[in-house]
Amino acid sequence: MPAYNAAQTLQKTYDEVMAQGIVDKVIVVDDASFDETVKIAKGLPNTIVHTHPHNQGYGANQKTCYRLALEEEADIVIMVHPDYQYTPKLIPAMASMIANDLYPCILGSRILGGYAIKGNMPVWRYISNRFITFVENILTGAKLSEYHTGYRAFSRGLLQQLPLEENSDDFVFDNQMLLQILWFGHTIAEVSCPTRYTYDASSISFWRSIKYGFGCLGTAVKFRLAKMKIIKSRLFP
Ligand SMILES: Nc1nc2c(ncn2[C@@H]2O[C@H](COP(=O)(O)OP(=O)(O)O)[C@@H](O)[C@H]2O)c(=O)[nH]1
Ligand SMILES: [Mg+2]
Repeated sequence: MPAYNAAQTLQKTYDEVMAQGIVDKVIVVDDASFDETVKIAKGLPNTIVHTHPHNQGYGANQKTCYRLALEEEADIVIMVHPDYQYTPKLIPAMASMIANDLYPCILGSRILGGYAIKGNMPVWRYISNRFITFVENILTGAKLSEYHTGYRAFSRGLLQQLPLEENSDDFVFDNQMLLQILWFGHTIAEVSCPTRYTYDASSISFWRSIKYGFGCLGTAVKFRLAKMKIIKSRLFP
């Protein structure tokens, strides 16, 4: 769980994660929250709490998460935002798809099943999501319903293969990571995921979203140019 000011929802997310009965360990990385996230995290059983001394960004937070997960010898790693936006009830399904060697990466999609709309995703975000996804599918050749979910499962082998340290420390990290997975020729699977949009589950501002959107498009263009051997990119070695 990459956490940033998640005090209101961390416990609830954690409880539902553990209720699934198959999670051995939770890792919470706190990115210098100014609420009680760390205090709450430290009270959770079977949980490793790591704190960044200063705010380093969402991508940097995930880099720490995956590094710690590999150090803990995790076989299956599930990243979920601790803002209780995505239901932890899909964890057994996602984990089993990896355990059975079907796919190395599973996404919980808010678009499949129409949950983005049902869960009240703001319309401007829905339209941007659909547009960016459309362009990225064309540029990568993949057929994903979205590239922007905060609910993702990975196999250990996949995490070891990806050059994650080359990625941004900001939100676009999420997108770079998925495109790296495609770059290495893997299939990304998706399951439809009930989602809710409330004030405590969504805080990213309009301008940061715009920056993220252009970052996604830029990453996809880099991917295509690197595939065509027109440029060299450290993201896509
Ligand atoms: N590490 C870190 N995470 C952040 C920062 N700002 C937002 N986040 C996290 O990024 C995730 C996505 O943000 P959120 O506002 O929930 O976006 P949305 O769910 O897509 O509307 C959440 O888990 C936030 O806690 C930050 O500065 N650092
Ligand atoms: Mg959220």
